[in-house]
Amino acid sequence: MKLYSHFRSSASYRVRIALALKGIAYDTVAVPLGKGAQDAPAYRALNPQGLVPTLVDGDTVLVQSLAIIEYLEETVPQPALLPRSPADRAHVRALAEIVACDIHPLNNLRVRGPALTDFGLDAEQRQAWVEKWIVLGFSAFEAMVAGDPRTGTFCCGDAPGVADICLVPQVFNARSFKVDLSPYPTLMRITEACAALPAFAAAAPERQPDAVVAA
Ligand SMILES: N[C@@H](CCC(=O)N[C@@H](CS)C(=O)NCC(=O)O)C(=O)O
Repeated sequence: MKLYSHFRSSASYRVRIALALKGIAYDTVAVPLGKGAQDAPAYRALNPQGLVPTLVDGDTVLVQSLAIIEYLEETVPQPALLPRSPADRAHVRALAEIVACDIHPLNNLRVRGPALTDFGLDAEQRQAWVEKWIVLGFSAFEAMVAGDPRTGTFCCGDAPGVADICLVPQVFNARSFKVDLSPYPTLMRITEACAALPAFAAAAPERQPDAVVAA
């Protein structure tokens, strides 16, 4: 398998965690977003949206991180990343979608960079925009896991799954933007539990082949 990825991309990070949890070997193909590599015609032929990640499995080209993770879940069922009961699966998918549908797209590079600049927002206003969506999303996420009987070491039970896979990269993003995370103690506890697992550690941005050390 080949994963087209960028080390700081949180959507790529989700897929890296899923691959690592399932023990699936893959090669990384770096897509340097800062250099516009996502818009190169050859990459657009694979991923018409010009976004990372893209996973290539033989002749199969997969895009959209959650669709890729569901594909991995169906083709390599163990260890399971979704719980067994339909209600619990819906709960985990809802948590994942808070991040993947209601936080991340609003803060994506193409939104917070050129789009917000086009509307005349300065750096401080762009920071406020980024924080707003993280705070709204994480407040709901925290409310849905704090004290919920389904919450265990991880978002649902004592094995990591799709909600944790979305949470950890979004916490990484929030830290990059220096967002105050003290209002979300359950999310922080779960993030720490994830960080202790080798699969999450191996998927971390700084461990990727294309990671660059800021001077
Ligand atoms: N919903 C997509 C989001 C993918 C996405 O937004 N990727 C970002 C990096 S995290 C990207 O490629 N941005 C490039 C750009 O905005 O030009 C997914 O989950 O795969």
